[in-house]
Amino acid sequence: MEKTLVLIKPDAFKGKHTGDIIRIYEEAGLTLLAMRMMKMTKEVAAKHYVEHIGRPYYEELETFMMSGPIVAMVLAGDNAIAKVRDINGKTDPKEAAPGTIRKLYAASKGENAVHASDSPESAAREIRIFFNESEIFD
Ligand code: FUP
Repeated sequence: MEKTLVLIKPDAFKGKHTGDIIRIYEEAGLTLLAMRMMKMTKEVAAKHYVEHIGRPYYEELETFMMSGPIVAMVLAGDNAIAKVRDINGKTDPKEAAPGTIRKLYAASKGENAVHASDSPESAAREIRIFFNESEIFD
């Protein structure tokens, strides 16, 4: 069983898509191991998006991620990392396939509804940012 970190971003939360997004993951056979609604801080954003610090869009990304509640979750399943990224769709909703979460719920490349880890290394790193070992079921 592989684990991945998912964030429901402020745009999707504000649009009241949280329940639908969780249902899509569960219907795809993924299992929730941990979940929390929270407020993103500058510190957590900098850890989570460390590879993006200094990019031209970073400040906008940080402001957006702090603009409202987010929901962080650990999902598990066979091939969970690739599976969740397929379900989410491409970063830019204009390029995302029909039926993907970003096609359904995202407005732009910057405000794109969900985040998911892109490799086993990032999954392990990102899960540690948002959850203690004791908060994750197995
Ligand atoms: P993804 O792996 O699909 O979440 O996308 P990236 O890691 O490439 O980007 C992370 C976040 O940075 C995106 F969700 C939104 C933001 N971003 C922009 O706003 N503009 C860009 O050109 C690239 C990324």
